[in-house]
Amino acid sequence: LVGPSGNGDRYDLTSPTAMPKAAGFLWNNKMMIQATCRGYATAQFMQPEPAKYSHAPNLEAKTFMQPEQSYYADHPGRFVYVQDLDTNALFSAPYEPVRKPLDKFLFSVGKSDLQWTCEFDDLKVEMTLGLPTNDVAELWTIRVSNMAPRKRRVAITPYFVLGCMSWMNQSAEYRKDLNGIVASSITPYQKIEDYFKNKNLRLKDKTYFLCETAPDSWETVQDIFFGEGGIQAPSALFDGEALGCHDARYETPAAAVQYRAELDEGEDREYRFAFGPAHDDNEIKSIRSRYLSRDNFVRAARDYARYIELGSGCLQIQTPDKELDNFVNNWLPRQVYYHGGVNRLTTDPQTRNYLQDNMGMAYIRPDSLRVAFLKALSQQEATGSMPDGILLAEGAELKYINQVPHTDHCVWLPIALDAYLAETGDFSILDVPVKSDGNGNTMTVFERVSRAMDWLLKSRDERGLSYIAQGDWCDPMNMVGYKGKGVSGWLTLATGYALRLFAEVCDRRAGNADCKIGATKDEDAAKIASELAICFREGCKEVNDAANKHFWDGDWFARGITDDNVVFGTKEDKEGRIWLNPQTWAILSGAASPEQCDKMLPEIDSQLGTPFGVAMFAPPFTGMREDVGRVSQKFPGSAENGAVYNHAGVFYAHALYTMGGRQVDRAYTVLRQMLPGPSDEDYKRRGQLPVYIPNYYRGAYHLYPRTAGRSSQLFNTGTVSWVYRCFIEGLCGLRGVPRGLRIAPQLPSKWNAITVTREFRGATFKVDIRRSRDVKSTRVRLAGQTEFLAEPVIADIEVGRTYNLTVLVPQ
Ligand code: CEZ
Repeated sequence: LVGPSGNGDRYDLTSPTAMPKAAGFLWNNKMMIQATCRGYATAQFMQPEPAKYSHAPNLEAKTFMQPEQSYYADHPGRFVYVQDLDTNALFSAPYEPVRKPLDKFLFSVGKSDLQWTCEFDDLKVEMTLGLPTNDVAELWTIRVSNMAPRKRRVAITPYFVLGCMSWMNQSAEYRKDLNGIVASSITPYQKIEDYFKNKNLRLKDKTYFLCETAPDSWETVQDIFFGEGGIQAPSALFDGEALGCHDARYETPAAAVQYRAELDEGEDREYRFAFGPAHDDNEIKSIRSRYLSRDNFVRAARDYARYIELGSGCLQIQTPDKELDNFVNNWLPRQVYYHGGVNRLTTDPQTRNYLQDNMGMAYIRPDSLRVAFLKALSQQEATGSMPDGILLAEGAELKYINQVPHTDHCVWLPIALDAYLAETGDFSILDVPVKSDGNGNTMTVFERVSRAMDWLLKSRDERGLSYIAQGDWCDPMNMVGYKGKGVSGWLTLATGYALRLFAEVCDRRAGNADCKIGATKDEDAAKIASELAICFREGCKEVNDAANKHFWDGDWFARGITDDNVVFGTKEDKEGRIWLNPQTWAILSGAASPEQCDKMLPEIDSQLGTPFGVAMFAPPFTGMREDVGRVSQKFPGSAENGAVYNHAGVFYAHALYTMGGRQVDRAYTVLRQMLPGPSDEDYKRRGQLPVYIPNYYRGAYHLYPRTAGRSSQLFNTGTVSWVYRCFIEGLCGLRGVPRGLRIAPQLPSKWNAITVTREFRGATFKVDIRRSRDVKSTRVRLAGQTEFLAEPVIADIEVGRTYNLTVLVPQ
């Protein structure tokens, strides 16, 4: 059903019905498209806010990308109807909208293109979608071949959905001068100021569908095209010798063009199209001249492949698990790069998302993490707190969830900083002056992060527990503390972890660490850093103690205490009894003793474990809890209401790797379960190809077993930067330290050997890792040498050098 092709850098699906929502996605810095195996597409572009050029047939509600969206017959899609004119037999590629069972079907997702091959009645249709690197345009190649041993007459009718563009003004025409269909609209507004705002933004209110080869006929009125036959058998395909060639005058527009061809045995026809939004005719003309020819398509595909290659990351692994290798080597860095490169195509990413998505860039293009980190700090508030979202475009505003006060944003600063420093060893970032719009003051990075830590310490109640306001990491946990008293168990512990990490940075700056790298030469600064190290470490101890006093429930940590002083996430609760995040972060903060871990971990296994990953909490809520909030209103087992929420899962895996030793198998299982497959059964249940990790799989494993494991199909998720980090630093154990690269692999117990290529600080490390009876701890040997290194650390790394290492790990 599903299998890799190429080097695992393509994934192929052979049925359009077994996993109907299976999709691939392409993006550049201006647009994104997710296209399903059956031909439906969800595309958006930035102007600067996300906008569409291919719409639903009715008015659409605007929202950010949501999980588990349904497709319906008239959903935006890119289709080709193909008809044998002698028999009138009709089918469509990729599968929608005719839904004729095909003789052969292949949906092939590549890193920089999507391809479909469909065969019916000895006609073959091949469709390829690519994107240019710097424009908003879909570049389509459609080839139709006659595989029958006879000459035949065919009608080939590409139909691209335009849908309802605007309730104020919409129309479409075939434009001979541009050789294509151009639909025009006016973005609806009511406030006069929006008129001027839209005018200034030069909105792309037109949608073009350009043809390289002039069609024989065309139709731009959706109702006329469909007639009484509807989208499944449009009347226009059966009425007469050609499409009707009507212009749409405030009628739902459509882009349908027809070619009639006589094909000899083995003969084919290849057509090229460009589809996308534009401001005016000039823009359309320039898209046409830049792309719409065979040579230009080839060039654009090469450029775009190169752009995607820039995100190929720093790790290649060969393990006993080939599917895992494909994912880690090809798809995981691609998804990390998407997040860090274009910030999910938003102009106001949530601060926690911005920092974590860019954290992943540490392993792809560390400079861009540096830039993002400074950008985030430049929006720090005068109090030391961080805003709910980071504004990326001029005139951008905090929208949707970013208008709801969440209290966790400061936590992610030392976390992203830790990843950056480990990867680059660039401690100079701490001295970079950053002017903040919030207070107009200039302070160094070190001072700003220190102030963020102070803010976390201050934002606690008399018990020493962190206020939650209307949410923490868990967005929809909005009613625990909206009256101003409720506290978060997770945030209390996450504060502990943040302080713990930053105390280490302070120590290093003070010169109190194992080596002097990173120490400041300024004596006063060293003294301050030394004091802060003590203060933050004490703070960490304080929050950990408070968490233990108020949240420890005997076998696990509770999730929080409501405004009315009710502790929740405890044995007393029938729903929302045990939550994953507090356990994970108690490990990270150091609050959980080994004895407590011994109690927590089996409870996580038994209460949260499912074959599809670890649930974020269980049991899910089946009704509103007014002292917890709208998380309890989400459908049980979906999203934050007890799904296998992969972001929470990967925090857990990360924590398990920090525990080391005994926990490696638990950690590996959690990571492996994030990938669909490789059995057909698992693919069908998840419904997703192994080309990205979704934000969740359905939970409610006991309550709703039929839907458990189903993918959300949403590839926007904070999960992936952490997964990459877990593979690099945890499983392969190749984490940077100030002096160089430390080597401490943590292979799952059933593996005997792996090989790894790791790019690090300008050098290449080829590492052969094997189990050996002869060693009691990890030993590292450089190629050509007989002695092991005294310590498993490669120091003084030479840029450009390739290090061949043999690493022996104990049985
Ligand atoms: O959003 C994500 C957020 O982008 O949910 C995570 C949170 O940490 C991320 O920052 C957990 O809550 O109901 C909601 O508002 C949801 O919380 C969604 O916005 C959710 C989306 O599913 C996007 O991934």
